[in-house]
Amino acid sequence: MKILIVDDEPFVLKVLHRQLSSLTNLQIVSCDSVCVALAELAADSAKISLIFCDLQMPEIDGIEFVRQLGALHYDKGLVLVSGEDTRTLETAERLALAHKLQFLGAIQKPATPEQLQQMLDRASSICSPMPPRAARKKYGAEDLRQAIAAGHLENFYQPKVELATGRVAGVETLVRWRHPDDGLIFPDQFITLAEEHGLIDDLSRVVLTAALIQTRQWLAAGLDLKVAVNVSMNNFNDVKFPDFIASTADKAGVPLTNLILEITESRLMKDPLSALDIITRLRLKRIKLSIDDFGTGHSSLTQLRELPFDELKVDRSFVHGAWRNDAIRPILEASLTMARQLGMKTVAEGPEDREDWDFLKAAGCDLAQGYFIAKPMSGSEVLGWIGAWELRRQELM
Ligand code: G
Ligand code: G
Ligand code: MN
Repeated sequence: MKILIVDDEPFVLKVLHRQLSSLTNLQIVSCDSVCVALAELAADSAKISLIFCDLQMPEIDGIEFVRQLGALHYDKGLVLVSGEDTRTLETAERLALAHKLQFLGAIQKPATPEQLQQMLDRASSICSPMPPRAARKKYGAEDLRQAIAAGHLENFYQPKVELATGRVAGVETLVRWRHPDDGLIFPDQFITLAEEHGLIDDLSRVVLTAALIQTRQWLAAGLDLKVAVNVSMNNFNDVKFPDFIASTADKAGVPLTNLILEITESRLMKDPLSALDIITRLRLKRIKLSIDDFGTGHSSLTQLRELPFDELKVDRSFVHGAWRNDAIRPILEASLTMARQLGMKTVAEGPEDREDWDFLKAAGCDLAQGYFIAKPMSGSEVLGWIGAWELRRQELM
């Protein structure tokens, strides 16, 4: 197996070559241009297990090389080594990921032996090529209509936890389609379909009803959980929606103050006036409203100005890694400050590790919801999870 190093500066090539030789027995091939590297790949791409590449090069630069690697379906490791600033490196990283490359990391020049060792370790842990992405079947409106009628939709729940105390405050309901042949299907494969084919009202009614019945069961077990349900702006074309919610909650025996509706602006909002009318009535019924995915194109400052939200959920692209990323941390902090000034509760979506948790806590965010705490789970698993969380919670506080 070989490692390719690509850089137009002979001195850098020589130093990298020497550093890597002292760390690995793999053959190291120096390429002073992208053309040379592409020729190596053309000769025998299966032999190349790792590429270290510079970004700034004359003629063909590192970005162009990344694009070509994507087109070649190169499936081994890639490391960018560059003198550019971190924001440029991060942009290049996003590009590499968008091309489905196994991006192992970016290193600022000059590389240290520790950094190179870390990249070699990462490369050996991905010895197998990426699993092929599961074929994504396209479903039709009729399939979905039948699934809703047949009761094939199933709610999952992801916990929302108070950062200051570790207390479980509630859950977000996330719908899945349990397909008899294809297994579990995620909402990104059917929510837009439902919106486009007039099925979103039926879908939301099923999800809400099941979530409220589940909440009643938790209340009966002594757990006072707030339950959040996602709604699309298209739900607000249905004037009967607020009364439906009120009567369903009443039947289930759940106070409306336990319910939160998470709203994301939809691309297809048909009637803004009817939405405003319905949202105001939900508000009069003391149902809480949350602005979801805040910071993305669909959840904007305009919405924040026009609608009476109780809670702001910062999109996870501004949460994970914010503590070490100078480009996203200010956006997260400003969003939290703004929400606080508007009297809203704040939720950070997507903390994935202890660093994220500690940072959010120090930043004064109210709630966290992410893989660090728990992945979405079925309703029957929640009680058991809370038991296990109580133990973990002691360590975190
Ligand atoms: O975990 P997950 O892949 O389930 O969530 C993907 C997206 O699907 C989330 O952004 C969420 O807002 C959306 N979603 C999940 N359940 C529902 C639902 O019942 N109604 C609507 N409109 N969107 C949902
Ligand atoms: O409605 P909303 O877009 O907020 O839905 C949350 C989505 O984010 C769901 O698809 C859920 O599975 C996903 N999610 C929740 N926590 C995490 C996390 O920590 N990391 C990642 N990558 N995704 C998360
Ligand atoms: Mn949501």
